[in-house]
Amino acid sequence: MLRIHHHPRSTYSRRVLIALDEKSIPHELVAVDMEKKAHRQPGYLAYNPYARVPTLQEDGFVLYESTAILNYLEATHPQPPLVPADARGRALVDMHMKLCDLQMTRPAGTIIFPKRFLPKERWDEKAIAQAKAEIEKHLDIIERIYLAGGREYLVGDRYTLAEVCYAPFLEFLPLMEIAPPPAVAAWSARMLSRPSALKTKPDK
Ligand SMILES: N[C@@H](CCC(=O)N[C@@H](CS)C(=O)NCC(=O)O)C(=O)O
Repeated sequence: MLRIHHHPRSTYSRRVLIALDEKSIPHELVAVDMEKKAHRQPGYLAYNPYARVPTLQEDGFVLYESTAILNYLEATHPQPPLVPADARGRALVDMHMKLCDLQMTRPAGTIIFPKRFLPKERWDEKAIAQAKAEIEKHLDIIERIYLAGGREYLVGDRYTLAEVCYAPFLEFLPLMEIAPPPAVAAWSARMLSRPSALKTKPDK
């Protein structure tokens, strides 16, 4: 049985939960009690020495890093496909998955983590403003280049792993006080209204 170690409020874990739902893959969820620092205990570190969620475990196989897990799920459960069939389409999905981590989730962490989990006195307002500007610049590129002309998805005419990677972070645009440009706003609303996104939405 495929087992996913996750946390219900983890954005990166949610990527995996979305893909599992999109592909209807049977799985078992193991919630890691991060509030009690279970992710830093030897039992969990034996699976993931970086002390992060998500981690996939299947028979004796262990895999971490959400994008690697998404690619593994795609390879092992190709239906319904969440990548295009052709090499260029697939490469573009890989590019967007990487850009999502570099240009969106990295600066988003600077804003989302303190705003969700730390008291206001501990927020680094300067770092937050800088991260916000970085994300706005990135979303402007997506608007102008990838969603231009009424395009509904980042790659081709289908929902892909690129959107799976973005969805949990798009959820926090309001928390980050980012008003996305119109095509990004419409894309974000579409992605977040998919059943897989609704079912995996964190309660706070
Ligand atoms: N690059 C990793 C990031 C995973 C990650 O940072 N997960 C957070 C929760 S959303 C975590 O486990 N943080 C634990 C910590 O930093 O102590 C991935 O894509 O899986």
